[in-house]
Amino acid sequence: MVPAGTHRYSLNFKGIPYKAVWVEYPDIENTLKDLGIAASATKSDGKTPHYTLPAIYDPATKTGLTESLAIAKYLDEKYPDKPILMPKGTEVSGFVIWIRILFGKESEEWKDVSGWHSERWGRMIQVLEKYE
Ligand SMILES: N[C@@H](CCC(=O)N[C@@H](CS)C(=O)NCC(=O)O)C(=O)O
Repeated sequence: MVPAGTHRYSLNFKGIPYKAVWVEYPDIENTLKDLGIAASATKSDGKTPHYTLPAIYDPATKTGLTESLAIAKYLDEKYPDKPILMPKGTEVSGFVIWIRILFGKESEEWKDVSGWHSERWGRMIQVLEKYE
């Protein structure tokens, strides 16, 4: 299992062995192309392929993919005997984690979101921090 970039959270949580590879921005496109991983979107011109991290390549199934949510769904589907990342109906937890990563723990945005549902989301993310 080779996740390019620093997105190790899901794999640590599931307990799936992997090799992490640090990829600099200018190398993202070629690294993903070498692994046969398609672009996740197009750039603002609507035509040029946009390659993004995180990405994983699973040698067991020869599958490579990008997009955080797609990766989490793939891992749950292929490795259902490991802890499930996104129990049905809980996709919003991924969104909550992204808010904390994007804006930072000290940000007003995170303080707002972690207080949702009587601080339930903030407590859930705290419990999961040990897997980061
Ligand atoms: N929708 C993507 C967004 C990922 C994303 O924006 N990744 C950034 C790094 S954090 C990236 O790879 N940017 C490459 C670029 O803009 O050229 C996901 O959820 O995985």
